[in-house]
Amino acid sequence: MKKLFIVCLLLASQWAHAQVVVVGKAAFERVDSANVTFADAQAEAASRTYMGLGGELASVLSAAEQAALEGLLAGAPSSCWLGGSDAAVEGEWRWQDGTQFWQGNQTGSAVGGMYNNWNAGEPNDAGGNEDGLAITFPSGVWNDGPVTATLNCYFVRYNLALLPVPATQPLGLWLMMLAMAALGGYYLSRKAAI
Ligand SMILES: [Ca+2]
Ligand SMILES: [Ca+2]
Repeated sequence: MKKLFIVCLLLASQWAHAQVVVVGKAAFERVDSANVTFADAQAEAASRTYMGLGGELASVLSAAEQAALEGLLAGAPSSCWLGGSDAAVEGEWRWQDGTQFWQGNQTGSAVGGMYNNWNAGEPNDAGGNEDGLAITFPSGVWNDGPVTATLNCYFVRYNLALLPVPATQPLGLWLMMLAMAALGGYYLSRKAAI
């Protein structure tokens, strides 16, 4: 019954988040929220949950994840915040978990083969004041903008690897396991009766 409950919870959770896409062990959600600064988006993303998992302002770690975000970007109210920042040390672009993915400005380079999708000429730290990462609507390329800029959406990342049950487990497999458990119970009860 507990497993069935978890399956129902997963399904209900997916219905409740219409704008969620799963890529491997990550789930991405676009959240539309009026006039949010980078810090606002960071706080809102950290307060969201999906399947019981806490969220964080999204990192983008592969071309597949970028493609998923571009799909979710369709119809967005503006460019949206992502979870990258070089506010701590200029030119050290880091995701929310502290992982550095880029070093330098537009002439810089990826760190440790990390994925990036900067627009041509970015990150340019215009005015010496651009420390927040945004995905540009509608193209999907990345830009550094002032963290005080107000956008109307942001992306959240949830780490599905932390789920107690694999999110990709097909429903059919669970039903088969339940059926086998029921058959086993029936067999044992018959055996006990004999
Ligand atoms: Ca900067
Ligand atoms: Ca810029």
